[in-house]
Amino acid sequence: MNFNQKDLSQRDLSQNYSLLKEIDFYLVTDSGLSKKGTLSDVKEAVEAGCKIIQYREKNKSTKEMIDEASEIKRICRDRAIFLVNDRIDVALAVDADGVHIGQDDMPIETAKKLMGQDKVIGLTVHNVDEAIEAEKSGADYVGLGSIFDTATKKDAGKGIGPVRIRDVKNAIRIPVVAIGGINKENCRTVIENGADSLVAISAIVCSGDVKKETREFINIIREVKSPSSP
Ligand code: TZP
Ligand code: MG
Repeated sequence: MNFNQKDLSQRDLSQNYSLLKEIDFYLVTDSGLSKKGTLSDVKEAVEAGCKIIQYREKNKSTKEMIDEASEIKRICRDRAIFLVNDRIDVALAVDADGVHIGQDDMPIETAKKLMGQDKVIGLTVHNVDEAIEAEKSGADYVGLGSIFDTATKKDAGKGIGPVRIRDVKNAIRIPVVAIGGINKENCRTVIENGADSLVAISAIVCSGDVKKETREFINIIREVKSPSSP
C-alpha cells in the first residue's frame, strides 16, 4: 500500500506497522525553540511531506494543549499521523492517532488499553534490551536516542553514536526512529546505520524555514534509502 495514496482516517491496526515503515522524516514539536510557533511548524512540515507529527509540549496548561492539539489534528487530517507526547489524556481528548511515551511513563499495555488497540504507541528506548522489551510489550515503534549529544533535552545523556542503531535494528522488527542531535550533515549516517526514520527538533524548528528544511531532510533520507542509479 502506498502511504501517499492512503486515507489515514481509514486505517486500522494492521496498517500502522506498514505506514510507520514508510515514514522517513518525523517532526517533534518544541514551542520553546520554535521561531514561528508550533502550529506554523506543523503546517509547514506537513505541507513539505512530513507524514508523522508528535506534539511535545512541556510548558502549557492542559486547556491550552487540548486547543493546540485539536488544531494540529485538523492540520494533519488524512495527511500525517498525529501523536501526543506523554499526555494520554490530551491524546484521548482530541482523538489523536496515538501517543509517544518514555520508559518512566505508563506501561505500554495500560496505554494500549486506555487508547484503544487501533492507536499507535511509540516508546523511547536507549539500548537493545529496552527495545526488545518494547516490542514484546506491543509498542508500534521505538524512538532510539540520544544518537548524538543534544542541548534540546537536558537529561538526554551522552549520544550513543549511530552505530548502535544497527544493534537495535537487528534485535527487533518494529520500526526504529532515531532521535537526538540529528542535523542535515549527520542524518545520512543515521539512515545508513539502519534507522527507518529520524527526528530533528532544533535543526527544523530553529531554522526559520521549516518547510524548506523538512523537504531537504526528506530528500536526503529518501536518497540514502533508495539511491537512484547513476
Ligand atoms: N529525546 C531524546 S533526544 C531529544 C528528545 C526529545 C531531543 C532531540 O532534539 P534535537 O534538537 O533534534 O537534538
Ligand atoms: Mg516522556
